[in-house]
Amino acid sequence: MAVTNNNNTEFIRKTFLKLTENYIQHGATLKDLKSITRTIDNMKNGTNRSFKKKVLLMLFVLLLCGIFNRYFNTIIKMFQETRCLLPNNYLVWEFTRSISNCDYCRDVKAPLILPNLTREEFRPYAYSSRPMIVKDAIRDWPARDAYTLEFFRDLYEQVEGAYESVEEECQFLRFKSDFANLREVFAMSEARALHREGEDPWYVGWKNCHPRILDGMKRFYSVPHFLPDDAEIPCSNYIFMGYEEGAVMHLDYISRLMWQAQIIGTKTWIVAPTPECDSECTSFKFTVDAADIVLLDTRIWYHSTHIENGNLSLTITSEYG
Ligand SMILES: O=C(O)CCC(=O)C(=O)O
Ligand SMILES: [Fe+2]
Repeated sequence: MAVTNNNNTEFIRKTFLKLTENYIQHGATLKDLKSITRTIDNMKNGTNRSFKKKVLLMLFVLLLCGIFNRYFNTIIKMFQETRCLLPNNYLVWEFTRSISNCDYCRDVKAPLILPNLTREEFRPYAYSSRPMIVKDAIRDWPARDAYTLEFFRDLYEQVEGAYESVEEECQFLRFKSDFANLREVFAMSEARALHREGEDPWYVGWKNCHPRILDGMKRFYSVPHFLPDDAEIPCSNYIFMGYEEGAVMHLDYISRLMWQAQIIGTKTWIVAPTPECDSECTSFKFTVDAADIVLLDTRIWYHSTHIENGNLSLTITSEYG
């Protein structure tokens, strides 16, 4: 029995490693994989992990650090690489996530398309891992006119400590862009912001968690009206905006289901099952139009995004569960 378990673990380990290698061979770097993945809020304190698990994880991370830092001269230097000691390592997430039984993806070949619906009508679909699009769900949101790069720049400039909140408690995702932080995003030239010919494309995401930033945003959007009223919904949110290439294929290490409202433009998603379900399930592609909401379990559906035709996409994302 123990031998079988060991064999299974070894098989799974190799499968995840192979998948990660594939992404890397297709142009993704480890930095990319780490920089496109959303994390859970309490990851730094690891409040939901047992002590034993933490110790095992640390040992495992140290092992990985050993591998990735093999070019460093001394073991001491390895300990100085604190980023690697934090469990925000894509490979660690891959190794530690639980294995799915494929029920969630069997026979799923497209998102379920729902018309704009009431909470009551949505009840049978709530908490499902099935990818879903609710059409025209944010038709009336003022955010569709209000949210622009300038809106967020003005908001962040007005609120003391706002930039620091992104650096320290929230998250900044640069994807393939060359921006180190949100301040740099807001400082880009107008020509680049508008994606004028000859300018480098850009695509970024960031988490808003400063109470005054959230206050400044909330007049313009609301939690999707159809979500169950007993659902747990964090008050923080993410903005994803930019042009062309979005996120490369990844899973998110978050604790709930994801909803994303398409405020400006359209976005193409590719979703793929976890590798253990490759033989039973398929990947597929879909487009989310302006005013739609997409619902996806980004913990078990691999996902990547792309913005077609040189248009701008701006979305707001949060979780429910
Ligand atoms: O919107 C995107 O481009 C990526 C979003 C994503 O990866 C997520 O919400 O988990
Ligand atoms: Fe994601």
